[in-house]
Amino acid sequence: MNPMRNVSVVQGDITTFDVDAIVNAANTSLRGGGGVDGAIHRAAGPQLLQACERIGGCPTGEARITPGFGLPARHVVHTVGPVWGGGTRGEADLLASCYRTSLALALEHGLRTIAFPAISTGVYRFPLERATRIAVREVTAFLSTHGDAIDQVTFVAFDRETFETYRRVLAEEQK
Ligand code: AR6
Repeated sequence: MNPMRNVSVVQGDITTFDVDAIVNAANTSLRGGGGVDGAIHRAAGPQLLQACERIGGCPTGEARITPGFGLPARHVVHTVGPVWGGGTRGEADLLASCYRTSLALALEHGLRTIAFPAISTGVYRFPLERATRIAVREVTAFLSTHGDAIDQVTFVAFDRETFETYRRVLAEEQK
């Protein structure tokens, strides 16, 4: 099966997506923050923070799952991307691991539609083009082995530059 068939990019606000799971670009405390994390907590309501506090935290490169509470999405997969430190601290592997572990968690919970923000490319300053290539590579690799269990992976770009970068990298991948 062609794994690209199930992958798309749209520009928008991930908190509005009606999917089985949206992914949150969280921090290791799982106590909320700014950026997409703040937006998800605001839209989900205070129960999300309580659920995250019960989990207690998450190491960089791993993922944890909670219900979506007030969100249209049924679940939130919280993953912790690496802070960019120049590229010599395993950042690329850790970011790849975020995508892999998030998808593995979705699979384990029988979730078929999942939306990702551009993890680590905001406050954590991971270079956008490199991060996009990692995201696209990991998602397509996962779908090439588990494509029958996942119907749709959507990359949600908040801004135009992110949207155009994903569109270009996805188009290159489809060649
Ligand atoms: N929908 C989709 N994407 C969004 C939204 C939204 N509503 N809001 C922002 N983005 P960032 P990081 C984009 O900084 O770099 C938090 O404080 C944003 O434009 O949210 O992984 C956490 O608690 C960018 O393209 O996440 C951590 O401490 C992308 O989401 C830290 O930030 C990621 O930007 C994580 O930093």
